[in-house]
Amino acid sequence: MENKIKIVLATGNPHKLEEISEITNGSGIEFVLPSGNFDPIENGKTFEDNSVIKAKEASKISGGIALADDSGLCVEALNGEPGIHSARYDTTPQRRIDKLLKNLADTANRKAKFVCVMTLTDKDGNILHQVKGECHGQIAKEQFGTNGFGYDPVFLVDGYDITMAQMSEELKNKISHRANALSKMIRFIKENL
Ligand code: ITT
Repeated sequence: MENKIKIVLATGNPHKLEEISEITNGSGIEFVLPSGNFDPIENGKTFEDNSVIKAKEASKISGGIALADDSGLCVEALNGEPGIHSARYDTTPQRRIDKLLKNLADTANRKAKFVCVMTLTDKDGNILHQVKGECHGQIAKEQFGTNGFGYDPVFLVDGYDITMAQMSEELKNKISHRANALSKMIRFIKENL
């Protein structure tokens, strides 16, 4: 029987574990959440910085290989905001969406992208690899759909007429920023671990 590679997913967001496990299903890699209290201080200035902070912290508390996903929504007309502040833009997911739509109001330029930076660290917290994935689209004028999480209901993916929250899990997990970053990371893991 094939030995599974076990990796600690450096997150407190269960949606990320769900999507990452789904995308890597059958790859021989098993992701588990950090045991104990995982609450790193994300005080970096970039997705890259925060991704490293989270991976190192998960390696430190688990003593194993860790993968972090730092992600967010960057809106062109808002100078890249909410960006690294996406999870803390307001107090609840619905309030974050409402704030985004209010801040954009009738702005014609609704271009946006989801970004995901993944960092892999070894058991001692040394960086093994870092990758970035993006997914480009537009911010809708109002929200549609209930699948996914976060800003999915207002993110219209380029090439599709629907928001990410109207997509099946299967489709989102083929075209998302997370899927894009993960396919590069899986290649590295398979060749190097
Ligand atoms: P961890 O730091 O514990 O991993 P988090 O949710 O706080 O969980 P981030 O700091 O990386 O993670 O912030 C990511 C935020 O960006 C997330 O909470 C959503 O608001 C948004 N986001 C990221 N990926 C998304 C996706 O696939 N769909 C919708 N929103 C997403």
